[in-house]
Amino acid sequence: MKILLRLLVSLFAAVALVACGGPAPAPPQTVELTIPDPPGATQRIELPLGAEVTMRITTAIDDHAHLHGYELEEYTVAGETIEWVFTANMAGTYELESHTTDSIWADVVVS
Ligand SMILES: [Cu+2]
Repeated sequence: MKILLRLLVSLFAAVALVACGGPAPAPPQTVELTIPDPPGATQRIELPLGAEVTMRITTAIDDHAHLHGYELEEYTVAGETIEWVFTANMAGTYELESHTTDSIWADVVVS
């Protein structure tokens, strides 16, 4: 009986260790995007789930940027850089698009 109890205790300890261990946090990511006029082909941006992301966008024209899903939205001024800082905590593919030209600048893939 005592042996069984000891076995159970060590089993619980092992489960607790696994639960607390988890994968190492994703390293911070910086994404720099320069959008020409006219915008080029849709880019693919891959981000590790959980990463702290700094996204900088510079547009050639006065524009209106929108990152779907994360719902980041901001007007831009030609040649000036906007910066978004967010945590990539939702897995999936999200369009980064212009609400001025309807161009899809990038597919942002979080996984
Ligand atoms: Cu949109």
